[in-house]
Amino acid sequence: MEMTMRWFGSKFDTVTLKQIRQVPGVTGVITTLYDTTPGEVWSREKIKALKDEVEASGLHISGIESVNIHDAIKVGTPDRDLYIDNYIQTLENLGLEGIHMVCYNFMPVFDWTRTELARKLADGSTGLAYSQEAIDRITPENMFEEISKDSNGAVLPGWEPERMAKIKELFEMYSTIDSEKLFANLKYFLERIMPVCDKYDINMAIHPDDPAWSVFGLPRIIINKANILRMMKMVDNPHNGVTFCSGSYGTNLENDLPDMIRSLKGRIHFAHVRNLKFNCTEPGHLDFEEAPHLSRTGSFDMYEIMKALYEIGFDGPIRPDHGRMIWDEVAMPGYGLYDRALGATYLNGLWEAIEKSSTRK
Ligand SMILES: [Mn+2]
Repeated sequence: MEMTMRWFGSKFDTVTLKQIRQVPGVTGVITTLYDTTPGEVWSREKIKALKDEVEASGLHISGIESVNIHDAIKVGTPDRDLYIDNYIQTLENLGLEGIHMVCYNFMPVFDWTRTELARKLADGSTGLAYSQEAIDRITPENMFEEISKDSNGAVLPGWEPERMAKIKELFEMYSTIDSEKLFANLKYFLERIMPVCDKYDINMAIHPDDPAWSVFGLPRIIINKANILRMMKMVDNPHNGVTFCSGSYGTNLENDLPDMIRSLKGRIHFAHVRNLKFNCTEPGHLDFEEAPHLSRTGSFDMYEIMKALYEIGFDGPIRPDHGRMIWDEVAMPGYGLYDRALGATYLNGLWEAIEKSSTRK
């Protein structure tokens, strides 16, 4: 594996490449052209400029998170081919610049969903949290307002204001889309992009839906082992792979994370590893917060997650995921420097111990 951190670009991120370069064992960044909109072609010049900037800091681009999918593709409207053509062009430009991993998601309307961006935790730090009772009380429009209020002035990935301004229109677009149609539209998209992925050896890594169930009546399909194996099989090409995100699949306690990892051998191209702490697991009252990465501060066994990745021979980029705000840092929620740096160091420590104490099966 290669330890990386997510970086949103010098115009958007409070964390600098210089700081990332100084986190022990981090050699790459996962980045994006944050000022592009879904459906737009990423020019080779812009990609090259981003790459040069990252490389000048002594790091390199380990992959893109994300190249977002236009709603026309997810909904399957008649103009989807135009947007898929643009996506193919973007992939070709990335391939020509030597970038071989692209994370994306196929969630209708909303990207990740949390009800609080700055819940005060027992140690005085703050973190993102989810409460089912809070979700049940609010409408999608209110949720956007709540989310933007606590964002420390940052534009949150997947929650861009231009997009959220059209929220009613978006719900309308998805009104006839159920899980089966979403699967069919995903298949259509993947079949069209696989040739360019084969040509440039680009690993597509779908990010799970977060949380891993339907919200506000919208279908969500990348949520569990059965669905993800169905997706791998429906377009059976190694370039059709996944981002294994423990914090997203882990929202559903029925997901056995190490078992899912083992079942996806050869198809995990990117890993997000973080911990959650469940305060209540009763359906209807579900409540969790994004905990520090360390196993004993949350609900997951991080050693077992890393061991499963080690055992399947995972060799892609991995990154600590959302961190808490600690030591008075002010940054994009989930994406400060300090707690993610602690996470990277902890995950590197686990990996070293696993490597030294085991023989790969
Ligand atoms: Mn993730």
